[in-house]
Amino acid sequence: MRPDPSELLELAGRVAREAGEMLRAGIGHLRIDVTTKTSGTDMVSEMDRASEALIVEGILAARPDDAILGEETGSRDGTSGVRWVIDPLDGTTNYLYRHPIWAVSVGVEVDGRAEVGVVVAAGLGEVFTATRGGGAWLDGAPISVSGATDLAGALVGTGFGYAASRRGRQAVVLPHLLPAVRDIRRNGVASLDLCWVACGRLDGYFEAGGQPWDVAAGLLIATEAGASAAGLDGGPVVPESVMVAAPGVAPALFALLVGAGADEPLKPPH
Ligand code: LIP
Repeated sequence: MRPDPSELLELAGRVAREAGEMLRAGIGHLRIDVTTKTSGTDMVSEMDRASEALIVEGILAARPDDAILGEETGSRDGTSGVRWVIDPLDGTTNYLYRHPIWAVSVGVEVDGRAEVGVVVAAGLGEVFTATRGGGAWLDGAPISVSGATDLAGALVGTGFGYAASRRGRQAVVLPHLLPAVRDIRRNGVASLDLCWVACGRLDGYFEAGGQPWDVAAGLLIATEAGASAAGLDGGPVVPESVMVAAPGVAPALFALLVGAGADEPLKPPH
């Protein structure tokens, strides 16, 4: 039997808010258990792990047959056809530097398709949600993308990877982009960048090299709010290749990014 999206939304919201509250209460405490993962700048702390443990425990208590993909604990199989895609602390670097911009991101897929997205920005006191076909919401109020139509006036978000070599290749786009838009923003939190496109705080966002947990919830929230989405090669959007924008600027922005080789960092180095 297909699960009821409103029940999945309720559960996703509950576990994400609990984890967000735990993280908010813990920010600023001296972090003793900070290690690194894929590179010297890719930090993970006991708070990332504690947040994921809390979320996974809450999900499995209610839905023991579901599958889970979590940034810190990896993949767990299920039999229900439902999969939870979790970033327990998106913006770890911001969090450890005590910036207020970080989030808990929970996406829910049914039979491989995104059906529910929840992004809790507990440091900012905001909750973004969406269900497929049900629109996108901020703290219970409907949201939609900006009405921007002029690329020269567009505010565009982006992000960079943890590997120095990749950052160098990602920077190649900037000389093409910066003269062509209002400005760029590097917030450090993909899930929130996507939500800020959804509510018009950004007119577009792109990033090469993201992970499924960075974008699972935010992509649904952005597209349910009216955003156009594509891969950096102009093909379908996938976690590691994302560009989204308000429809009025999407064609121009997407053409610029494809023309500037924004997908280059995803290709094997020459
Ligand atoms: C972060 C992403 C961000 C990206 C960072 C990092 P994390 O996720 O949200 O978009 O630019 O390099 O990957 O590691 O804080 O969960």
